[in-house]
Amino acid sequence: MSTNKGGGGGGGGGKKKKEVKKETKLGMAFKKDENFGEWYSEVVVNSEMIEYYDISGCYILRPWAMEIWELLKEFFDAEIKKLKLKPYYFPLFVTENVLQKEKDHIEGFAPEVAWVTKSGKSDLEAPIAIRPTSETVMYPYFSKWIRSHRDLPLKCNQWCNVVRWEFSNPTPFIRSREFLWQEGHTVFATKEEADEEVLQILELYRRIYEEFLAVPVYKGRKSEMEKFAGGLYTTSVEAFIPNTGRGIQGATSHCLGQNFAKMFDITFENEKGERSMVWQNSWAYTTRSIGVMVMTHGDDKGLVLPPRVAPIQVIVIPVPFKDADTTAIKGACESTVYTLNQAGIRADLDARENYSPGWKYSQWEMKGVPLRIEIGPKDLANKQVRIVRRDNGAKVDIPSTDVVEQVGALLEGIQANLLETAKQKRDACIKTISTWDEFIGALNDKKLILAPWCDEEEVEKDVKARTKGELGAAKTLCTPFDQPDLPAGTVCFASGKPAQKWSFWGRSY
Ligand code: 87F
Repeated sequence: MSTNKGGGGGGGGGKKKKEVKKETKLGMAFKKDENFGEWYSEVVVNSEMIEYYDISGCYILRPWAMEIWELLKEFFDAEIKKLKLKPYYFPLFVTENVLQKEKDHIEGFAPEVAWVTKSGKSDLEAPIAIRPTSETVMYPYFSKWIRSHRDLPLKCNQWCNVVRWEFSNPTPFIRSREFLWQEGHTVFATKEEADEEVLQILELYRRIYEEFLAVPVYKGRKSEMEKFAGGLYTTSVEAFIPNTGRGIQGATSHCLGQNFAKMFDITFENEKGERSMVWQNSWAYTTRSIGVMVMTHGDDKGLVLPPRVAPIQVIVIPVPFKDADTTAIKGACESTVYTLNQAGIRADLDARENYSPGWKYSQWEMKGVPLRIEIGPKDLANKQVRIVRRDNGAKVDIPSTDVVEQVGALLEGIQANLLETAKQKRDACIKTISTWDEFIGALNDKKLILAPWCDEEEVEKDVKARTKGELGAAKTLCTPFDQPDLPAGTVCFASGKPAQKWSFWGRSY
C-alpha cells in the first residue's frame, strides 16, 4: 500500500504534505477545492491506480486503473463487433517517408513525433517514427486491400499504445506521452454510410462516459479550427471539470471524407465498373477517460468509483471485537462474498489481520469502492450486515438474506446518483452569454460558456488572441447537436455579425 509519501514524484507534489502514519489513518494531504492539481496527483497515486515513472509524462498503470480500462474495453469491443468491426494490429513503427505523406495531417503535430535513431551504438540507416496515430501506418495497406466494391466496407479497430511527445504540463491519464486507446479506421463506398457511422460511434462514446463513468458529456461538432485538419469534419463528446473551469475533449469521431483516399490512392471499382474514391472515418477514445472520471467524482477521502467500472464493487470487512467469535464472523463474511459473486457482483473480502477495521475502511474509501459491508458480533447475532455507501456515507443495516437484492439496488442507485450529481455541478457552471463583456466575465468565473457565434474562423482566432494569458486562451469546445432556439437577429458575441449557431466556449485541457 502506498502512503502519501509517493504522491509527488515528477508531478510537482510532495512538498507540503503532512506525514501520515501508515498504521493509523490513510489520509489525503490536499483538498479538492483548495489545491486541485496536487489533490489529483495524490488521488491517483494513493488509490494505487498510478505510479509515477522516471520519464516525465509516462506513468505506470496499476491493476486498479487497468481493470477499469478492461471493463470499458469489454463494453466497447462488444458494441463495435455488432457494427462488424474487425480486430487488427499494425506495427508501432512508421518510416519518415510514409509519415510525411499526408502533409496537412502531420503539419502542426510534427514536434510531438518521437523517433528511434539508433540500435545499440550504431545509427539506423534512417530514423523510424513511433506511431502518434496510425493513419499513415494503415492506409497504404487499405489501398492494397481494396480493389472492388465487394471489398467494402472495411472496418478496422486496434487497441494499442501511441506516443505523442507533449511538452505542456503532463498529468496522469489526462495528458501523458504514451497512452492507451482504441483507434477505429473504416472505409466506405458512400459518404452516407460514413456519416451514419460517425454518429453511431459518437453515441457509444457518450454511453462510455455517461453510463459507465457517470460523467455527463455534450455531443457536438468541432469548429473548422479545432477539427482534425486531415479530415472533413470532427464530432466529439465534451466533458467539463468544474474545479478548474476547463472543458475536456472526451473522445472524437471523425469523418475523413476523401482526403486520405486521394493521398494514399484508396479507390475501388464500383458496380458500374468505374474507379471511385472511398470515404473514410477514424475515431478514438483513450485512457484519458479514466482521468476525467477521477476528476469528476473524487473527493477529500480519495477516489469515488461508479459501480459499473469499479474493479471491486463491494468490499466486505470483518469487524471482530475482543471476545467475539472471530471464526464465525469470518465465515459470515466469506459466505456474503460468495453469495454476491454468485449473483455477478464484484465483491471481495479484506481478511488481512495486520490492519484494523478502521484502517481498512479508510483504504477502501481511498480506492473508491462503492459499497462496504461490515460484519461484527452484533450483526452476526442479528443475522444482518451493515452496508456503507462511498458516495454519500449513508449506512443501512439489512437482513443477510436480502444482501443480493439490496446491494444490487444500492449499486444502481449510486451509479445514477453520481451521474446526476455531476450533471448538476456541470449545469451550474453553464453560462449563456451574448456580449463580449459577459464572455470575459464568465471566463474569469470558470464557466462553461454557451455563446451565439458567427462561425467564422477569423473570429475564433481573434477570440484566442484576445484571451491569451497565463491560464491559456479560450476556444470553442464544440457546437452541441442539441441547439437551443436562436432567435432571428441574434448577433455573434465576438464579432457582432449575425449568429449562425450556439457554441460552447472555454479554456480546455
Ligand atoms: C500527434 C503527432 C502526429 C493527433 C498527433 O483523432 C500526428 C497526430 O494525427 C495526429 N496528434 N493527431 C490526430 C489524430 C486523428 C485521429 N486518428 C485516429 C483521431 C482518432 C484516431
